[in-house]
Amino acid sequence: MTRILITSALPYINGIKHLGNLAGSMLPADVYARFQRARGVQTLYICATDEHGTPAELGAAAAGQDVRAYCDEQHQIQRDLYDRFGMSWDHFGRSSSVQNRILTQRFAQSLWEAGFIEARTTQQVYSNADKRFLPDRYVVGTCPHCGYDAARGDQCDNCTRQLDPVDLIKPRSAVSGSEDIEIRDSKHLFLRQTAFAGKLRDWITDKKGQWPLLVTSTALKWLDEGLQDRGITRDLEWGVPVNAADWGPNPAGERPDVEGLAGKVFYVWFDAPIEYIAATWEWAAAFPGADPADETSYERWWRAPLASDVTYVEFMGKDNVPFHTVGFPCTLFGLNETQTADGAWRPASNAPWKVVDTLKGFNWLNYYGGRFSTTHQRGVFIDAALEILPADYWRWWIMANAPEGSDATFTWEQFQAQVNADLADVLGNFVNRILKFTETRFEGAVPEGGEAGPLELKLYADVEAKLAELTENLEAIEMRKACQSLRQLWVLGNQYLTEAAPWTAIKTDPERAGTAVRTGLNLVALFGAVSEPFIPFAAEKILGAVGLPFKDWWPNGTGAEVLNRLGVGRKVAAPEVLFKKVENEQVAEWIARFGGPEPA
Ligand code: B3M
Ligand code: ZN
Repeated sequence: MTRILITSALPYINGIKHLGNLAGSMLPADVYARFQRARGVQTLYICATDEHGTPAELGAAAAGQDVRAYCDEQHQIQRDLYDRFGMSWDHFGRSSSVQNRILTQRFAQSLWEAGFIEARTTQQVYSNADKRFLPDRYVVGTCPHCGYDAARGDQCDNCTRQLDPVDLIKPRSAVSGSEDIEIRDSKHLFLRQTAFAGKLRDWITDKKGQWPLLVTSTALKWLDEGLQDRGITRDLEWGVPVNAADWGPNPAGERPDVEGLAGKVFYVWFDAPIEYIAATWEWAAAFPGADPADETSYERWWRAPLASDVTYVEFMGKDNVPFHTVGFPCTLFGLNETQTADGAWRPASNAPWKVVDTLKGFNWLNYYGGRFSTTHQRGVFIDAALEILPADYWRWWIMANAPEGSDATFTWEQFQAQVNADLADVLGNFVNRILKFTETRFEGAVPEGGEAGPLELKLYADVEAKLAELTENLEAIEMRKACQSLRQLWVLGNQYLTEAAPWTAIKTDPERAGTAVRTGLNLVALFGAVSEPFIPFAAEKILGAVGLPFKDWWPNGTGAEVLNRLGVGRKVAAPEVLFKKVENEQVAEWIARFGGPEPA
């Protein structure tokens, strides 16, 4: 039996995320984790806030807060929202944790000692007024291409061209506005990604056909363009300190220039993926009585041979693919293997770190054809979404329209039409209809009825086939297709009930009506179970209505078996309305509030 380790890209600490952020990472990961748990597979779903780097510093500065205090507060705000959204992770950690500091420093030391990190002198912008180096986006000035006067050192927001701080006309510090800046030498560490070019290509080529095309083609495109060694340190205060004092000599016999590296921190993209491992350690350490020094429990998920039965699945949006197919694997390859003088690779230890087995990447979810934007507050953000509708509406719509093969677009009109049809008319109505009828005509208990007739036998066969399809789509992490199968399963229930028509049969053939009601109630139980990964809050109510505990179960028997689970006489009760319809007035109000189609 395999165990499944799941991670979703770590949301940046600054600011509340929008629906587009959820669509490509946390939400599908959550659906997949719930599905695996329901099948009884030992599952660990790990996520965390990504707290280092310029975004955190800028966010804190804008909020007028100390960075640590800002991160504490923002982590809590995000955590509360994700809880309300139904995220079922086993641990939601923080990349600023002690565990991440320890692992990041230890990894860098090993990479240095194996010869995969080297020090180089680079030119950086230094602000005399602020007495600090300025990261690219802290330098602002006039764009040499379009003349926009607030272009950032990394990119012009007006013409979107990539820039270098030295390109800017009249460059100044974004911190103080001072123009008293100069270029200074600064020592930095580089991860020798170029050493892994061949290895990466073989590895990715091997994944073709297994991983989404989007993922393998993005990775191969990067490799084709030529890998660069990557700077993995920054002149910032906030982050994991480099701490090179403990490092031994590298293969060339060099010791790190401890002085030249003093006061630097690791680049956020170096430590963030390591947080996947560190957050697992945080999870292990959170058990009462667990000794934080006991690494075994997290290493069981991350290190061969302890984790030889673990399948590791990563979820992310397409912009994060390069860092997970090139950057992070280089870190892990460098820890796992050494390259001998003749170019051959050999294992560096007998307990290598796990590298991703399945990488599920997503395209963008757009808002009326344009991008959701945090900077411009365009689209729907999680706090506002939950304020206007329960999480299940969003969860269902986003997964049913998951941007898998291509980008997808959110519009209020399409959202309204789809949730009303699928959730209110098909699922909600079915559950309500059969339970109300059971209450009024069968004293709120599962009737005995008679033998299954042709209608039931056909239903058993149809349900069995559809269930197999749903399970297959979830195994393949095809969320859109899985939603289609699930919707069709709900439709089968409705069709059955319409044909079996217990409300008519009861007048002439009460036993026949009893069979139909018994079967209908079993369909309710089945729908509760298989809908749980997508709409967990409604699923809990549905299962509660037929007296089943909200617990993990995934049907894997024959149609006849899965539709004869409920014992005769079991008490049932109609739940409160499961899904209220979204009304036209609401749509008009939300378009006015969040913005709709761009005026032509
Ligand atoms: N925080 C980028 C993002 O949220 C980044 C992901 C890190 S995953 C290790 O898009
Ligand atoms: Zn420009």
